[in-house]
Amino acid sequence: MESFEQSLATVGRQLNEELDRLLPLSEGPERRLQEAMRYSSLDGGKRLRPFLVLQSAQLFNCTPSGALQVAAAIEMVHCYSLVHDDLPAMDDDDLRRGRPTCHKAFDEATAILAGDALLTKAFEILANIHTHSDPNVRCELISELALAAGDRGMVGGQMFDLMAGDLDLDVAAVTHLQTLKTGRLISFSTQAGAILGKAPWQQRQALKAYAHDLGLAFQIADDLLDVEGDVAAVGKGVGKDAEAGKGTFVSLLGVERARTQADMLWRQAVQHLDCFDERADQLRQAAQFVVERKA
Ligand code: GRG
Repeated sequence: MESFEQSLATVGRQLNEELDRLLPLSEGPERRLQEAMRYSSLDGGKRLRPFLVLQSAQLFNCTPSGALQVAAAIEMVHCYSLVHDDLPAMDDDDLRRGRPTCHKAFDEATAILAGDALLTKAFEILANIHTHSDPNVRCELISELALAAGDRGMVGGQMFDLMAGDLDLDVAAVTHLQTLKTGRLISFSTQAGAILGKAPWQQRQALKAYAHDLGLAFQIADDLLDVEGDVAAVGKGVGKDAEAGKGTFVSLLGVERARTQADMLWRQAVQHLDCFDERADQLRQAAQFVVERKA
């Protein structure tokens, strides 16, 4: 079996080729927009969400080409969120994935449009017949992604986050915020494989429970990196949460308790996969990876 690191690198290569195919350049005035879309999505990031899609899809013997399209669609939504999050009106960041943010490399208006177009493109891909031959499956993917990314998911979480500086959040509130902001898209990434494979209810629930704990563990690790990480390794600004006076798992629990909590969560995430055989081993390893990562 490939090691987890090899597997993640393979997904990275496959996804890059897929994004390159799905985001061609044309010759009109829209070319600059397309360049900004490619700049923001090709060659970078850990590709954790695509990895989760492909690994959950192979549990149910899904067609790899369809799963790869779904993986690319989810990564496009993730990249759009990063481009918009980096804008001056939001986090105002200069660095993302070790490179200038989209609005620095292009300009603000182009970055807004590139984010919009990546989001729209994701739904175009899910609706495409090559994603799955069954239109009910395509509809469910579209509907679930809309729920995960919209006002009751990622965008709602971002709104909550923007207001968080003025609110005195406790651990339960921070958990809710992060479940919306990052958890829902991570959860959809594992559900997507189950939807593509028309998985039985019990296995869908197991993947949901896994993704819930994985998402929280991921976020605690992100908070720890914001406190302890190194800009060069992380590839984005650090110390931003403390600067903004935001309640995070680390500010509320302290470094040691946050680390213990993350450790408990990844182990719990692995237990939720007990109904799967060794084909879920890479997902099991991913749970540990999200906590031990350095970027
Ligand atoms: C602007 C609509 C909108 C939403 C923004 C996801 C998000 C919501 C903002 C990103 C800001 C941030 C640092 C969130 C913390 C967790 C997170 C999503 C980190 C980035 O994800 P990774 O670590 O990034 O998977 P890579 O670059 O590896 O893909």
